[in-house]
Amino acid sequence: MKSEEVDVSGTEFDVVIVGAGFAGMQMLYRVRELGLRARVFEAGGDVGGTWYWNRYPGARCDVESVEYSYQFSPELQQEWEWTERYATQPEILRYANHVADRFDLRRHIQFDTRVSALVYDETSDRWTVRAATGGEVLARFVIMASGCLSSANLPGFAGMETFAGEVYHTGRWPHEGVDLSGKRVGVVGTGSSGVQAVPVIAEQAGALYVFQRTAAYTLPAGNHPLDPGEQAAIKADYVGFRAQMSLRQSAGNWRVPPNPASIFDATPSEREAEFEARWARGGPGVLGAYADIMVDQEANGFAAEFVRGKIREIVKDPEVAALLSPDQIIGCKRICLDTGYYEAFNRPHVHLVDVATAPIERLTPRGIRTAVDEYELDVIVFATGFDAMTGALLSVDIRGRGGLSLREKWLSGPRTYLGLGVPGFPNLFTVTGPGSPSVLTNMMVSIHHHVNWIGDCLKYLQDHRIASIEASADAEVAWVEHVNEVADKTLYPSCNSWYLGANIPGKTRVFMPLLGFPAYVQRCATVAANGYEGFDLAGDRRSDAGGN
Ligand code: N01
Repeated sequence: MKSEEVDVSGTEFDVVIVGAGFAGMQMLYRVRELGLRARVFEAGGDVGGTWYWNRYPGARCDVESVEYSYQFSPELQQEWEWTERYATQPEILRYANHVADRFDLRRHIQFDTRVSALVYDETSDRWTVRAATGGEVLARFVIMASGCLSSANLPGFAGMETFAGEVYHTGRWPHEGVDLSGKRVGVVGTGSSGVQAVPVIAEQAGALYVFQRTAAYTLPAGNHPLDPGEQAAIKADYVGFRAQMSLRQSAGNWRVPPNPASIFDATPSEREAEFEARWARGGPGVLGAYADIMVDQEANGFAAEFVRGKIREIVKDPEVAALLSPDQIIGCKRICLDTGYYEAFNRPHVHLVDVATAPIERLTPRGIRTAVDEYELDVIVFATGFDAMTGALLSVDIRGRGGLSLREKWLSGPRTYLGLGVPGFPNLFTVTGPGSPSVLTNMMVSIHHHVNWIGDCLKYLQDHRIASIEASADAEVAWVEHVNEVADKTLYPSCNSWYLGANIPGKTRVFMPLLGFPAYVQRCATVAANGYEGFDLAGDRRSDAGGN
């Protein structure tokens, strides 16, 4: 490890990384390997990103733990033992802390420091990085590792301040925990966070009201303790396992591989058997039961109806079952995985409130008032999601060439080249940015890919005495077109998902991530092999270059 040799003091760095979640930590490790002087700024009090903030009851990953882990260190990969098929938030946070300790990362990270502004100076070819709390440093390169689902979306209901009880957002859960025992709890939102939280809160609360605007499709996670033999088998060829997974469109889901066949070539009984088998295995496999589910509405309808049938089987009250049954395209909004979500509604103290037909009008001192009723509550939990993909990036006032504001440039939706660079913003990289597969994949794999691509790029710049790299305007135009073309061939843009920014009032609807991990990896490799085509490279600053 080279960290002993690196000076971490000072106010000028080769690289500033924003965020110390899984992306920021791996990026730090990589740039340190290159001998670059780096500083990470992290708004939270410790490492972990998503897993530092999202401590709500029931929080766990919906990607299997053997996949949702780092692959940059073979030793780490071998020594860490996961205990469950899907790791809980505390276990993942322990893992993040272990990585920070094992690779001595913390001394390069400044915690409790939210970056508020990034300003590029053309004369010096430097970024000024400003903290919300005051203070600034200079950097040649800035790498945004600020997360895709990290900017919490708290709805602006009237009367928020008047509610006399406690209010929480799942993505900002108090570290000391919240005692919900015996209380009247309202959960607003039924996406992945709400679906995970509801069954666990139901165990504690005296009464639970779930305020549902759109019914979610959720599949059983099928969580269980990890069989040591199974984990050992994967570890015996972890490299091969990772390579196999990276050939999948979503870069994962090892236990439930996608079926390349068309649903229209299957008989009704074959179809049922395929769906049943995948439901029983747990995980998102129902969506991958046939190749046309996400591209053909009729095919999608078979999968959707299968899940609705399961809801009718599980939920005893037919009216509640009907209300819990979604009617949109399955998989269009991100599929949820649950442990006992539908079952929770069979409990007498769990109530489903339809806020699609009778919307929430306001919070009152006593609770939530909808168009038809008032619900008296002690605690309100907002599981209302995030300003996805662009929220964290645009929470920073980023000014590029000529004072160009990223917020203004992206008013009509994010525009990038490869989801890695933006014209007008030299030497600024975005890890898993809009226009890359990111949230449509196992994030750990996408992070690994981007960190290595950016690391290789920085090395190339060093080796070729290049001071500056900037995505070209033409490359951006062609890339945005490509991302839209790919999405338009599918059913993904057909609903009000956060992939489109449709969950945030006023946000322009643009399908932000790119479908298809393997083709994207190929494209990035070609770009690099061709001397970073589509990027403008400039300047000879070898004398300034930091490190060795
Ligand atoms: O957020 P969401 P999330 N009035 O946006 C409702 C990842 N994640 O935090 O659909 C009433 O999905 C909203 O209703 P509607 C994962 O990628 C992963 O649950 O807009 N309701 C919806 O029901 C996931 O997809 C894990 O009509 C309002 C809910 O709030 C992503 O994070 C766990 C409302 C928001 O659902 C986001 O999931 C958790 C309003 N004004 C999260 N505003 C795992 O790994 C919003 N809603 C398991």
